Amino acid sequence: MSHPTIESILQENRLFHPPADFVAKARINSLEAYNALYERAKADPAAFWGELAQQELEWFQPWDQVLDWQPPNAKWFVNGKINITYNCLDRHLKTWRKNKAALIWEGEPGDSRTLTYAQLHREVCQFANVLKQLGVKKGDRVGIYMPMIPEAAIAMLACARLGAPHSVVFGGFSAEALRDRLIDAQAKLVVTADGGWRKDAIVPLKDQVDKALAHQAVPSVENVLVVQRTQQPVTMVPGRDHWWHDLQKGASADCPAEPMDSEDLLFILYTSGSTGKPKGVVHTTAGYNLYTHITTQWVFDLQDTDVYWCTADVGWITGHSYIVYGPLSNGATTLMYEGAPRASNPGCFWDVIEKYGVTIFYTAPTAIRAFIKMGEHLPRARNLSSLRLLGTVGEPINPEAWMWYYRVIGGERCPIVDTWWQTETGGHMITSLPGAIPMKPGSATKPLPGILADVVDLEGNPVGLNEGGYLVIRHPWPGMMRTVYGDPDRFRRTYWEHIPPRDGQYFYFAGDGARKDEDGYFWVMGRVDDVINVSGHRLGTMEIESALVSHPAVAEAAVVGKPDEIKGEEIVAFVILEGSATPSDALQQELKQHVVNEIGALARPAEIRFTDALPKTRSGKIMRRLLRSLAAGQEVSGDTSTLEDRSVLDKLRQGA
Ligand code: 6R9
Repeated sequence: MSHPTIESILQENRLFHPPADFVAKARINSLEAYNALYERAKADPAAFWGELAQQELEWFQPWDQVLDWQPPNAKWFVNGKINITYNCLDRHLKTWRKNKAALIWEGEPGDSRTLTYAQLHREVCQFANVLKQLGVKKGDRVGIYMPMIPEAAIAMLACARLGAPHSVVFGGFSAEALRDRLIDAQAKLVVTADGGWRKDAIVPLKDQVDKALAHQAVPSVENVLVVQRTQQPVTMVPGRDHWWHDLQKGASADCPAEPMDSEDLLFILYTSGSTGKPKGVVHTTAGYNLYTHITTQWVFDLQDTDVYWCTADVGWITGHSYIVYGPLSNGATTLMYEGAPRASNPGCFWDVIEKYGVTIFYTAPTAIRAFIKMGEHLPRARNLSSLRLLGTVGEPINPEAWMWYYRVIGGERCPIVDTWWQTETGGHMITSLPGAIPMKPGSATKPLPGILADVVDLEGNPVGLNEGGYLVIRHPWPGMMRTVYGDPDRFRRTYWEHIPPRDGQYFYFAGDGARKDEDGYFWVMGRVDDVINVSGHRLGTMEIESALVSHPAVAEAAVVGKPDEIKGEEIVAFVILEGSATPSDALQQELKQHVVNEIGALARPAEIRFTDALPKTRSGKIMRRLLRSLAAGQEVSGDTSTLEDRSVLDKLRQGA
């Protein structure tokens, strides 16, 4: 454990109580209230979740059984019929919320739009009819590759209304990465835009879609719908490509929500794991609806007057659960911002908070570290007094960044919810409840009611207090992923067999290391598998290695993370060249660009180091631990006895 962030976390023991006036109005307002809820859920999970499902959601048909658990396969709310868009839209139209702002959108160039629940409902119904017209039926997969504009949320909701699972691909992924995901999902249609604004430049999304689909590479795709956002010229393929506005204009706004089975597929979202091939994480309808709904309510202490802003992109799970589904299911006002802090406007986030009176702000530690670097004067120059609650997600937050966030952005009056969860978990798992659980900077604190989290060794034995181990969950929860799309075996292997089940006890293996302290607080230490977390984005080392090896000059590659002040980690690649290739600066640049082309800019290696050998064990496994130390410029410590050829290490050291 040589990561500097982890060390500083280990020394942290300050305790911050939720501010009294926050507690006075909070939904869950004491440690006792939390404990009571937790114990009730633990004693009878089915009764607990069943009661919430009844209370919080509207159903077309009730379920017969809350949970059918045949490890590792869980079915929640068996035989229930429901539609998440009914819960996100239609039911609010029956109340005063009909004319409440559902979605506030701010574009990077400064344009903006607000959609009330009634307006959003109308747009979603119309677009669902557009999809129908183009032959999309219940069960067909739809690819969504969009900038952060309202149409991204509208497209997701329209798919869900018809029961056509969506597969959103983050707009920063390359054409190759998009193609792989569309092929894996066998998408029938793709929704995109001509382009999107990103740091004063246009991301040419439609061009990327054209590249991904070139030469019939994805034969399942029949149609492409294109939103006009940036107005730059694009090529429209006759018969295949259609302008959103042309079809939306004439579409009927009458489109009842399709009654879906609780376990019908809602969406697929690809995420990185420890092999080269991204995993299609599958989420289904009812459990995901309930879990994102209730966690949004609990964790953000949602009130009807809130203006809630999550800065994630809809291309990630955070955008799915906490920009779109969770907030809308609660009838909240959710804000979506297209832009990012940039040289021409480094204070844009604070402008947005001031302009709309944002009350809840949810962002990532990497962004907070970047804000610190840009300077306190930027937020100080704006009125941020509307804020009442702050949140973080994506990676462990270092206590220094936590303190800055608490002091400068929150004015020492806003609790911070540090939310640990994953694409796979669907929603928050370990986090403080802002009115109930005292905060320790750097700790995600305690598991939510219904979440039996623990830290164990590889045999499943709980480790001692403050001892490092593997973060596991001991009981299914409604928001959990159901399978890996098209690969149930990988689902079982990756999540349920790392720690062998015993006596009927199955352990969901999260892939994170953690420890638990004397107060039962969890301290997540980061990934224990071959996943690197760059700016809160998950990247598999194998994916980047495969991209490098696909370049003709590369024979072999090993990729590791290196600590970085802002990004958390950055990518360092050790590369062995083919016999005929010679190392050069130009080749380094070319290889970096090659990775960008294959995966996307988020995977650009910070460093390429040429070498003629890699440290391997006798069984041929690359010893990444050693490479990590080398990349970080640290002395290689620990056991090197399994190293096959010790001279490799010396050579690598000299090369560094
Ligand atoms: C929601 C999301 C999941 C991985 C997860 C862990 C890291 C996320 C964290 C955190 C410490 C937190 N992670 N939140 N680590 N504290 N509050 O980020 O999903 O992209 O699937 O990443 O991110 O390592 O395993 P995803």
